[in-house]
Amino acid sequence: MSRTITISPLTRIEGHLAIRTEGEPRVNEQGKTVYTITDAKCEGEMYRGFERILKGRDPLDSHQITQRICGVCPISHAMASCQAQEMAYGIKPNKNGRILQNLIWAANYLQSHITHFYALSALDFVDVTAVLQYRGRNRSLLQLKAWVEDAVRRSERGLEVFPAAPFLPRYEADYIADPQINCDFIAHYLESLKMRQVAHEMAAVFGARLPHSTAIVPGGCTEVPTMERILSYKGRLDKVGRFIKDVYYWDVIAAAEAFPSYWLMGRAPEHFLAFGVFDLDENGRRLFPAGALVNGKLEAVDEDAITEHVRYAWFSSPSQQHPYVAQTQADPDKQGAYTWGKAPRYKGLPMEVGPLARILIMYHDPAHADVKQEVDQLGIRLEHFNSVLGRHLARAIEARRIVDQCFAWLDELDVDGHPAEPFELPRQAQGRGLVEAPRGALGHWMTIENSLIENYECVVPTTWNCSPKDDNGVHGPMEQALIGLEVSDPDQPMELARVVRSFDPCLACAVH
Ligand code: NFE
Repeated sequence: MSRTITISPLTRIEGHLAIRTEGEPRVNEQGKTVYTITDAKCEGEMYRGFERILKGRDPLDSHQITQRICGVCPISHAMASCQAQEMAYGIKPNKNGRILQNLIWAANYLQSHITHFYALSALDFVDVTAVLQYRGRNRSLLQLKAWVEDAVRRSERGLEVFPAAPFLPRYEADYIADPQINCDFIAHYLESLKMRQVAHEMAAVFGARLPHSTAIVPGGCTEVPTMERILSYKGRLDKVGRFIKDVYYWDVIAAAEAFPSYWLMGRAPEHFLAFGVFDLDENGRRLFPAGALVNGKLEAVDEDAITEHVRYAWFSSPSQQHPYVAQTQADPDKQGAYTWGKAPRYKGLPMEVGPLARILIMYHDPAHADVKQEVDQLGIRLEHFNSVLGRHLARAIEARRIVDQCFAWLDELDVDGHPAEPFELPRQAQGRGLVEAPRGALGHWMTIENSLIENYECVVPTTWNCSPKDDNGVHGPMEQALIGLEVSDPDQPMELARVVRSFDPCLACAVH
């Protein structure tokens, strides 16, 4: 008989997500009962309502308010809002403004990717109890060892184990077996916490404060790029860049080598979307370009083809609206609905967004032949990239590129030059900002009437990836990636957790 396999809440992600699936049993070749997932629901469990908070406010508040959607990707929300405002005000950042915005944003990306791999995902692969066998002198590892010893003792006595969260308790699963590889990973985990701090400091050099920057403004940045600030950023970029190139990238490869079956697990539909990010000049050329990859065919993004379906979401506002006109009317008692996330669709299709989408779009773009070359040199078959490991590797590939580009931007800055363009607030205007957050395509659409926000709609990366079924009953990308998966222990469904975390979901953003 089929059984419901649920993870609620799913930990080590941002926000509140429940995964509810149906598993069909079968006896495998080893005589063990395993479960094949036949249905899946991603349930965003929290209502927030930022779009309603924004109505009637000063448009200049929007990049401050929308940054509060999230503490992990606030700069992406600031930038989507600023680009929407820049369009509405008819301005563009000058060269310094563009580069300073990019430098703050890039630091926030690096922080996000490091956090995702180590703090959120690594414990799906690494056996943290291997630290019990550690015999070296690294003080942090010895401290962690004492912590885990205490947790194991408490667990053996049937006591509460939370003192060792987020390490224990955990699903007992097929972790990496080699104690040395595990201890190396754990040491890097601890180092990553420091690197996350340094990346935040980097962003704050020009961003004034983090996580919610006060320096990013429409038209640029309020901080002048003095030589002192440039050197301060560069010193930190050196450290974070070394960690990304010498540690993070190779740890992702090590995890991939230890879990080759995950090249074949977590495949989502073959539709990918990116809005592009990091302007390289005043003509709109971007480090990571925009594109839509539909059934393997790359096309330019058609903005008019974006709609949001709400049949299975707790909203009574009209369905299949374009974001310029979409409304957010909460209806917590709606029959048949199961999430606070809407279902964005492109040409009616569910689209995966994020690092995998960005890398695959560049792979198919002859103007980015170097990406194809790097992927091909890694010896990974293209069809395997749409997988748990492909998502992790895509993040590491792009992180290295961002580090190199940050050094180039620092050299391009006009030292002590003006960092922003002036503007006047119009009485009536519309604007939209289409950017990439670390987790994927992010759009903010704003309508201004009487110099106040008349309507504001955010369509956010995790809203795409974690979307519920649309009005036609078609599952969202993450739901589709779960369907067909084989779970070996329904009480400890590690396979589900690994697939979901590979998307790096942020439900705080998704439900906004
Ligand atoms: Ni809260 Fe975010 C990113 C955005 S994800 S982390 O990246 O936008 O939906």
